Amino acid sequence: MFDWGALSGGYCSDCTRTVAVGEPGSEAREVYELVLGAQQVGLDEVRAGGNAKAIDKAVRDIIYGAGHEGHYGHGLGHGVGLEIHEAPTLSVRSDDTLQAGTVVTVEPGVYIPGKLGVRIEDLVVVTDDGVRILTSIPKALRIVD
Ligand SMILES: [Mn+2]
Repeated sequence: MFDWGALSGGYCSDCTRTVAVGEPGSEAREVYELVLGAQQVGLDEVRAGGNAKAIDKAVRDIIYGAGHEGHYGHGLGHGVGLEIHEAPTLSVRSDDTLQAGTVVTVEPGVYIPGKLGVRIEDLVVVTDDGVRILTSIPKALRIVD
């Protein structure tokens, strides 16, 4: 799992990709596809006026519904700007409403202790009708030797 970013003109970026080292096996492949699908739902749900808690829940329900309650112990995302973690927060405890022009992450994950972890994170600009995705790195599962 690679979670990294850059600083440009005082502004931060944030991105996570997960690769498999060697053949991942069926369980890891399933978890990867689960997280990828859940992340897409998160991207589909984010828009100006969106309720951050409800967006987190839409994604969380998919992951928990697949039997991974207890394997996703962080929020869906956070604002990124002059600081790497800033408002708004997309989480179960958030009272935030998303505003157009805000830059946030969408980064669900599943972590099975002692076995595997997958997180996929994109950085997006909230727009009136959805998002503009700033992260261009492909998300299909990549297997390295
Ligand atoms: Mn992040």
